[in-house]
Amino acid sequence: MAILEVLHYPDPGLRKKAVSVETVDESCRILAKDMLQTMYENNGIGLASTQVNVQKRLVVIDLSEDKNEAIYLINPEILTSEGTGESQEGCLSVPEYYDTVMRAERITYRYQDLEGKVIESEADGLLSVCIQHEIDHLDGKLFIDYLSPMKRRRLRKKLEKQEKQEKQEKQEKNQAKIL
Ligand code: GNR
Ligand code: NI
Repeated sequence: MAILEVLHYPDPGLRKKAVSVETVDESCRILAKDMLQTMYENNGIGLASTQVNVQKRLVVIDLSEDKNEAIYLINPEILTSEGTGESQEGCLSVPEYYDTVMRAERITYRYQDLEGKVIESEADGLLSVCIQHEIDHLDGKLFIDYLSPMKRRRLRKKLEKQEKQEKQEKQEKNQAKIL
């Protein structure tokens, strides 16, 4: 198993649209397990393949306290949605930022499991929110896209500044090693 690198906004990789998984095979299962481990390592409740720079329609979710109720969603799609409600969200690709967005309250959805079996189910509450958030990732969309342009711009500037600082610190550390 491996911990994968999670892309951070505004990395252009987060805007790519993932393509359907044609056959659920061993390589798909390995990627799913690596994604799960990466999600646990980062204390997330969900992760979409787009976030680890793989453009396949694959999502992992685990809402349990004990990190032992993993759900694997291959080619997930929302069939119906009902109601709207506020949801307080964060994202591993937008570190240390939380905000309120509107989501459908209840959904029915379809996906394939790790054996390729097609499953239809329904969700509300956090699971519903999480599935919507992850499918958005597969389509190149982030929860901050639902915020006002002003809020998003301010956030982008802040994150770009942070990223620049981190890069510089890394460089200085490497320089110190060379000297
Ligand atoms: O860890 C996560 N928490 C979360 C909280 C509210 C709504 C959605 C999420 S998903 C997020 C992990 C993540 O970035 N998945 O793409
Ligand atoms: Ni996210």
